[in-house]
Amino acid sequence: MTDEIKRLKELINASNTVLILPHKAPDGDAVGSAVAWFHFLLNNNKKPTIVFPDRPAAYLLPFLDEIEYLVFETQPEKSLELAQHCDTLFCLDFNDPSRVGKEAVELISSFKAQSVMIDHHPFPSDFCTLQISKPSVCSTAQLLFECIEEMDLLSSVDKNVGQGIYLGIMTDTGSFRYPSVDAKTHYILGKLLDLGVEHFKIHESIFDVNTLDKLQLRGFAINEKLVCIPNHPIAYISLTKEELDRFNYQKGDTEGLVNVILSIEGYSVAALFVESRDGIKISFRSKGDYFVNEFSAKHFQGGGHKYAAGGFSEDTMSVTIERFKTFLNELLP
Ligand SMILES: [Mn+2]
Repeated sequence: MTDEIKRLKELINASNTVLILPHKAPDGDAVGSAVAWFHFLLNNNKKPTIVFPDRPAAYLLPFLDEIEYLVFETQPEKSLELAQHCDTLFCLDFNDPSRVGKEAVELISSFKAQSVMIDHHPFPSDFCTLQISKPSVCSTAQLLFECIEEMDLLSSVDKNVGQGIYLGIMTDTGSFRYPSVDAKTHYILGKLLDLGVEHFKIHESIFDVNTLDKLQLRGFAINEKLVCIPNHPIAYISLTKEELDRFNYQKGDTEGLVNVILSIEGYSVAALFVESRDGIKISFRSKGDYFVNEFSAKHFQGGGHKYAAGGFSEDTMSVTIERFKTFLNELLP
């Protein structure tokens, strides 16, 4: 057992009430990790509560059926009050306080007891008592399983824990296909099926829940808005607020669209620009020798993994896209 894991185990043993905090706009790994950790702690006779900075998208809500959780955005006082009385704060699937948003960051900055970060994004900030950072691991969910295994606590991993871990691994690896997947990933997945995790149900609940509006928005985006950069394996789609409104846009409706761009034969970088109330939200994906995290950090206040990064721009759509085009040479290997 490494010192880190020993400290984690001691911290868990010494805790009673626990607050679990994933990042804002939680994806499948954030929700899956939070759910898995919730059940794992519950099975160890702790009192966990998840606080989401904002409401998870509708397709993730079925995973929260039997979970105690708060949404900071709508219950800030209750969330802060709860944090006052917790022994331990677990920050999952993010590595910088800013990732929970301007408001919910108070949960971290005002937290008086022990805090633990467990995460797989590169370049962590130093903001917790104990930091377990493994950028080589495909998902926070897999990292949680590895921590539990190393703590010798696999006996408290049941089907509920397993479902969260499966969800996190599946969604952060494009259904087990990214280079970040390793033999350990498949070994863990096998263990999860042994626990009774119904993998097909998890796939169905993530992939077979498209609304007609979402599919038609996607059709419009690919048909009318896809731009392929001449002489470079780079393509992008931009969607304005007005275009989104035309298809009754709901949070999560552009999920996966950036991967569709990347699936064009011979293309290695994909970008998706989506206009929101505060500015332009950007998703970058890449493969092979093309990396997007540093590019996004440098030009679009973003970051993430080398093959998957987010970004943001306060400029208009056209200015943002011009900036992307101006600097895209930096994306070339
Ligand atoms: Mn993740």
